[in-house]
Amino acid sequence: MKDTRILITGAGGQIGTVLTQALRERYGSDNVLATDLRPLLDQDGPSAHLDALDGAALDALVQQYKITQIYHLTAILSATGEKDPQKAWNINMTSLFNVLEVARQRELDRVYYPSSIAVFGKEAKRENTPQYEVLIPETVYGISKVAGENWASYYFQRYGLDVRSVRYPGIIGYQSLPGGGTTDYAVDIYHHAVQQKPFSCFLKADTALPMLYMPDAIRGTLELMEAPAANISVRTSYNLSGMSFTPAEIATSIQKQVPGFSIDYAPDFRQAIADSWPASIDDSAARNDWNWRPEYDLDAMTRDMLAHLSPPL
Ligand code: AKB
Repeated sequence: MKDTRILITGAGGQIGTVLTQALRERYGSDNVLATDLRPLLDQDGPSAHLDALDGAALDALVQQYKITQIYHLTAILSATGEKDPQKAWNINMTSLFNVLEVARQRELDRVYYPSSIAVFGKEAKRENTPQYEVLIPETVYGISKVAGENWASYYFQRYGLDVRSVRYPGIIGYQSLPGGGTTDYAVDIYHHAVQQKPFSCFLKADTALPMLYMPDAIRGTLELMEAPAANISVRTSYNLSGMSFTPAEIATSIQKQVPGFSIDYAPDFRQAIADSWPASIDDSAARNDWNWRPEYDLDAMTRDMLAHLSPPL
């Protein structure tokens, strides 16, 4: 059997930073090549500069490192995407095509492509949004993810390329900072709390969104990628959820640990994006097909976030 040798794009991003580490622990540091446009510091395995828009450079790395799987994390997220929609579309789609084409031509074993709750729009059922639901997103990020999910499915049906995907909700972790998303407030709020600073939230107090704690997100990603191919019935992207909360609820959870913590609300353009997304997600397809089970609820996540972010006594 071939060794698993992995290339990650966007390895310096919020999820990439943690996923790279987890993959190295699983498959051995030398077998995981971290790539990014940004400089990658403090690596304990191979890394390379890569502009994911450069298909020839991607192909050269795949051959040089004898890569068997790609985790394609490069993307412009929802809030940043709205500032320059055509640029976001170009980056999100061109990089995906490069990955799919290199994977097809070099006959790679597997590709991971994250999608997002941003694929849903106002027409979708807002509570417990089903796996198969109308997809009319209102952001260019969401449009690119709907298109990407369908291309993933196309490459599977047409070429037999084993592309797997989940629709991430907001991801919260202490190891890295998110950039350019609508759910980013739920990370930022913990940094303010441990620094004893008040927090001004760019969403309204009662805006519920689906969220997932980083350890669950990483474990879910690895479980999906390691599941037998016969179990994967969804070839677009799986709904995935851990919890659902509003800014007021996360503030209350923090106040149980940090009694003086205060929050106010100053909604900006991201409110309209959040209002177009689900409040909660039905992830029963992932539960049935590959036994997905989240472990963290809001208070468990808050305890763990504050423990990791607090300065030592
Ligand atoms: C964003 O807010 O854009 C992302 C996402 C939900 O995909 N975190």
